Amino acid sequence: MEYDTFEKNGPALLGLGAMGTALARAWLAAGHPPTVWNRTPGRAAPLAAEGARVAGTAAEAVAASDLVVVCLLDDASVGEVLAGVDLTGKDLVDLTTGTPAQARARARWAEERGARFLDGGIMAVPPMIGAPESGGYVLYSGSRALFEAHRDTLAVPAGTRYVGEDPALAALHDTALLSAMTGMFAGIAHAFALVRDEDVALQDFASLLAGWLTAMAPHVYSTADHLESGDYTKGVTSNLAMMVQGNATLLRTAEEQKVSAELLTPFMALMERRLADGHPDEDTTGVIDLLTR
Ligand code: FVH
Repeated sequence: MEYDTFEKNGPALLGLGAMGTALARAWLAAGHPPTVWNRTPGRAAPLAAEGARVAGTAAEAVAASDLVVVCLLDDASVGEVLAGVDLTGKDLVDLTTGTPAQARARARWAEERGARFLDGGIMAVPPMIGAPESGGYVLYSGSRALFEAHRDTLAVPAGTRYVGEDPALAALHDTALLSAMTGMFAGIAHAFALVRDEDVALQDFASLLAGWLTAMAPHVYSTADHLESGDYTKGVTSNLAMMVQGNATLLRTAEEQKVSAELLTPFMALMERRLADGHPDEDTTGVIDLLTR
């Protein structure tokens, strides 16, 4: 089968939630109108007015293009929507957020139905779609041949990062990045809880906090270096012994400010355990060993 590098008529797109609608508009703006389908048909009406073709069923949408993109709530809804739909010869791109194991299983499922499969993890929120300056991108893993065949079409909504043939890799990267973000949000919540009832200009504080988090971000490179070299003391400037001591001050401040420390204490407990295991000269890389071994 010949695969175009750019679908002249746009892909088939199943799912018109906030993200699916943003994807559809990006392809419309690029002059490649998608054929769209959504469980609740009313969500397709504005897109039809903008030039999208609307399919009456999921099967009808899938039949309209070699490239089929699904962006649904979860993996279960992908299974429901595509149940009984003929995927023979199709290129299925799943932009639905899921786990690595779900991506592997969905890849097998698609291949059993005669389709090539690419999983995607969207590192963007809907307003960042179709806005290259926003820095949003989509992580892809699975069939490299599929990715290469459609890379121009896939690059329309957001930047593309292909991370490997194993279909699980996009979801693994996606969920790892989101997990790190969750920890950062926890720290931000605690910081604002400390200051919000004081004589502190919150916008000024936000500016300090953004600068501080940005300054600390390169810590990720020394963590990677420690894990690769196996030497967790390499280049350490703020050691665990000092940090654990400092944690007592953070906890006491929380108490003084009448703020619960429940977001901080699980991580602090792991730092204490690593110190007690005899690693005063490391930084926090050793906590990773406690989580995984
Ligand atoms: N929106 C965001 O900020 C994030 C950014 C990162 C990536 N996520 C993931 O993208 C997937 C879709 O998210 P969404 O924002 O479009 O989600 P909703 O607006 O809630 O739309 C959900 C669509 O899924 C359809 N749907 C749900 N269940 C079923 C089902 N059982 N059968 C058929 N369709 C189903 C729903 O249809 P309807 O309710 O309009 O009929 C919407 O089209 C998601 O994985 C995010 O994690 C977005």
